[in-house]
Amino acid sequence: MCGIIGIVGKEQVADRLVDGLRRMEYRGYDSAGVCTVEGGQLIRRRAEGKLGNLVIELARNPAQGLIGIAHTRWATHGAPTTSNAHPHATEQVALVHNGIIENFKPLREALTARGRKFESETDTEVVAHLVSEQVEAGLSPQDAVKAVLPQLRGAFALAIAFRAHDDMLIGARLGSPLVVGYGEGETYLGSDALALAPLTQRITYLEEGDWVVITREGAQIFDTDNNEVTRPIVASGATAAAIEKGNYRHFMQKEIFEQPVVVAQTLRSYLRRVEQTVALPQIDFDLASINRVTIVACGTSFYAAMVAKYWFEQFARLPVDIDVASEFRYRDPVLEEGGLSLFISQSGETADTLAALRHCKAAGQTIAVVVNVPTSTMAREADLLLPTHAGPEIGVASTKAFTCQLAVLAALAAHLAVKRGRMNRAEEAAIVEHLVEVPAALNAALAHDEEIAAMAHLIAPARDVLYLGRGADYPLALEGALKLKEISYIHAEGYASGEMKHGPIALIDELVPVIVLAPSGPLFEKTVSNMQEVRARGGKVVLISDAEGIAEAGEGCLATIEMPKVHPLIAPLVYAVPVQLLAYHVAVAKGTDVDQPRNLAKSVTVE
Ligand code: HGA
Repeated sequence: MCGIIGIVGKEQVADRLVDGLRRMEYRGYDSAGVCTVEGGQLIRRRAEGKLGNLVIELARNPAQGLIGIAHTRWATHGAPTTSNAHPHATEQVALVHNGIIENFKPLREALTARGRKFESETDTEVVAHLVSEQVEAGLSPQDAVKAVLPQLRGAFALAIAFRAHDDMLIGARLGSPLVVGYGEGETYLGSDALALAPLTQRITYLEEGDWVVITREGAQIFDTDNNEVTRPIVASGATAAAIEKGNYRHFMQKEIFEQPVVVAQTLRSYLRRVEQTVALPQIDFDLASINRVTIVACGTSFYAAMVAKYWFEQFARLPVDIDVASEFRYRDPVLEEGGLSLFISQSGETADTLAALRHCKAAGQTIAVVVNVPTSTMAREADLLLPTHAGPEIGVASTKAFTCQLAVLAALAAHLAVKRGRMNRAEEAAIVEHLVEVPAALNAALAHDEEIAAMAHLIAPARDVLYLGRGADYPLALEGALKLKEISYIHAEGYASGEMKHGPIALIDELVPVIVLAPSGPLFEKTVSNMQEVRARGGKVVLISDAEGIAEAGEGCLATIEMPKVHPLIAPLVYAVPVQLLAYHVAVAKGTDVDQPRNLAKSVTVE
């Protein structure tokens, strides 16, 4: 959320700043802005809405300069208007911010009382005024920033430009990510390595509380106590190639179709095919000694956690608690000694999940993370890093990251089971075989794309949709409902199918389509009974099942979607595909912005 970039360059920067924003647009698209420094002037250009509007504004009013900062916004404080767009500026200072300044109100009141005039409703603008006050009082930019940072509560990644200094920028981070990039006679700041990928592969990840002065010669980094520190320079590995949609209409569609390949890629690093065993990265603690697992995540990653709970309990007989990250810390959870805390996040930067991770670390838990960005903050703070290999996920609605998370979690469940003596060699080999089948099963599920596209018009006019599932397919019902809400704006709810009769069945009528996820198997008959309860009340059912399930219960349904017959372990991965495709095609039928749905953004770096 909110992407920031800064360049101290030897050539013009405006176009390169915009290119950096383009690579971060998935983080927010409420507004965008740049500010360059030239001839003792701050040259600021901002535009409401998508980045294209800023490009038009810059074509009309170019911003010259060899140094500048830029921002793409996901609004937290203040409407998505031009006046709330970053950079926020005074006569002396301009800055961009990712995060929330939680104490902005008292700061703003105090600044107003001192005669400062505000032009936006944002929390961010107070920082511009605070730094400006110090500069106007005669402090150097470094001393000004040093004086202001301790006054800020909340989370921030900042890039600050100074009217009178066309050779340096200052960056700072607390809670939100910020990297420094090193070029040839140029230095950069960015929210992530991907933003800087065309400029440099040489990156320093700033640590919590760090602030940095960048010049053409390099970077000087200071910690929270203002001691100069050295942080390692690493190769970012982020690809400089433009992130393209290829032949697909949307990133989401491309990412749905990438799943067989990226899940195979992910599984390859967790399975030993020849030995038929599950292999985890080397760790220096004994997984057999783990007595309890706490899994914390948000959104789609939380539904992956729900599936994992079924697997960890079933295979490893390990007690598992799962929690939504934004709630976790506030209920003061009981964390027993010897526990493993597992965090799941596509970006590895999700603010709520990161705060929960730090809470557990402080409580002495062993920390494991399943993340798609191996250089992310969570990856760096974990004892056990379990990367997914989904590649960059650009569509705001998560798809391939989810199935890759499930692949890793299934392997982890089997590994824990083996370590705890709950799974013998033959059972482990059988699990490996089932997992190896996943990519082919995903391909078979994707083969129903056209059929799902054709039936999407049955769902598109609905105002409400229900999704039902049982066992490990219940989280998939929740995920299906979330996908539909996110990109088609249709109200949808997921329910454990047995829960219907305890309330939501009151909603059923002929206008509420009910999507039932029911692979044939041990839970099939019970789910079908719940489906009949819906049908008996005039409900219109879309049954997603395999050939056997459809033969048994498909008659009289509004539509059926046939999945390959798979082992129950891998059903959640396979059944993710039809719910993703259904949401996608309904959104396309409704003409919504699939890749950049309203009010949302990716990489949620605010709490
Ligand atoms: N609070 C600032 C920045 C928002 C942000 O970082 N979102 O992820 C604003 O509302 O502009």
